[in-house]
Amino acid sequence: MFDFLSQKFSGVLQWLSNSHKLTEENMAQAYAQVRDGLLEADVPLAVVDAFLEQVKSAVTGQKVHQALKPSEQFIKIVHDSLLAFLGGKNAITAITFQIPSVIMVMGLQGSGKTTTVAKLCHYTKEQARQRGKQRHILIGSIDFYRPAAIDQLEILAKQVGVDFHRTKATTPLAAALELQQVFKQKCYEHLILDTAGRLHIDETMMQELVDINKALSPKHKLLVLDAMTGQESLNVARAFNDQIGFDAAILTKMDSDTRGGAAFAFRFQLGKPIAWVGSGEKIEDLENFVPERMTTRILGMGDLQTLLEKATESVSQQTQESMAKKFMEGSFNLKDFQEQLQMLDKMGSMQKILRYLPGSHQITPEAMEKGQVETRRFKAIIGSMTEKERLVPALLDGSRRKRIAAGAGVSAQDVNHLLQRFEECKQFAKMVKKMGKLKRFS
Ligand SMILES: Nc1nc2c(ncn2[C@@H]2O[C@H](COP(=O)(O)OP(=O)(O)OP(=O)(O)O)[C@@H](O)[C@H]2O)c(=O)[nH]1
Ligand SMILES: [Mg+2]
Repeated sequence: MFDFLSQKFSGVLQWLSNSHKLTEENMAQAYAQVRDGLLEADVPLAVVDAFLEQVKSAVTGQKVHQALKPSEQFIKIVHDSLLAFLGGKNAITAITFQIPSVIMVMGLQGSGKTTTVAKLCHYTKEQARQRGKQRHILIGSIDFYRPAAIDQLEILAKQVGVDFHRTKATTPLAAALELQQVFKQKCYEHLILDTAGRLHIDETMMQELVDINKALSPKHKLLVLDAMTGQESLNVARAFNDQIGFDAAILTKMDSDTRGGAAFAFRFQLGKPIAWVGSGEKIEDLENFVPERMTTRILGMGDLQTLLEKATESVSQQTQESMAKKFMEGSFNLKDFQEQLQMLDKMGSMQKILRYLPGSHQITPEAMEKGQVETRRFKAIIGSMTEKERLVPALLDGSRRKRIAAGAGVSAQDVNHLLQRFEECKQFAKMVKKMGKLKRFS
């Protein structure tokens, strides 16, 4: 059941699985490895130690579970304790914005506030759309420190399809009040305020936010935290909480290499929810925070669930089903192969997808790069074929292959390589079909 642990923890597992019992001696070593693993995920030392204390007492109190090997039992305890810290198995963390409401988005410079404002608009509109509703959202910036900040928000507003107001006022408080007035006058459902960030928490910045908070009393206050800043994000969160207060955090840049230690530390020390995580630069890259997923990520397991969701979101169910059917029937042609390549594109870059797969740390960046180049080449080759050739690949004789290679700017060998891969794919389909039949008769 717990054979999906990778890297660090698989080492612990392997080593523990050689012993039949959890002894004091092997446990000490296991703790040390978990400790290293968590520190590597950028969890602060004090948090790691406090966490391990809990794990230790859970291990001591644990009855021997017959179905599990000692190693599995140990990992299960670590996993369950971590999950409990992050909010538990079925925690619902996303916030539903009240109507009407002012939403203030805060955070340090470059943490991703402006991008997140756009993502929140997209998310809120999308949620409403799924229920057959529309949302009228106004966004505005009170960032007068960075010259291009307001323009950046205006561009994003257009992109995501919400209204934007450029204030006449040029000081944060006056601008916030002006935005509030427009919001009320035009009866918008939400006003999302993008605020200025600084490199470090400073008095002026905090005072501005304190004043705006007092004047507008936003219904929702969200803190944007950059997952890559690791431990520092804890100090930021504490300062914002002490002086202004917030309802939940949004952890951005989870698509980076970070293992998510910041999320764990944040929950552990502030006890506040993480409502969403940002997983890319595009406006649709905002996901609900799912404790279970974060647990597997911190422990270094691949996040398959997120990947699967991404796949169903981007590729319609129908396309998937018809593709699967064709595949099983063996009528899979080069046009379908081309569609499959396009599907991969829709699901996001290879690199992004691979990050979610277990054991993907073993795939080198060079190998990924190679895969991407190959996919691009395949697409160009199929693009140079006629429709008939795509539907009846048997037509592809030597001279046609030459013509296609020239059209795609590749060598004839590249074309042969693609056809070989396509053939393998078809053979595989046939095999699957056969196995399916056998199963039915057995
Ligand atoms: N990869 C990735 N990049 C992100 C994410 N969120 C934001 N970014 C990028 O981070 C950079 C900073 O984002 P902004 O939204 O401008 O950050 P900000 O907090 O508004 O910055 P200031 O207004 O300068 O304080 C941009 O290049 C964004 O595209 C995310 O979830 N993943
Ligand atoms: Mg900004």
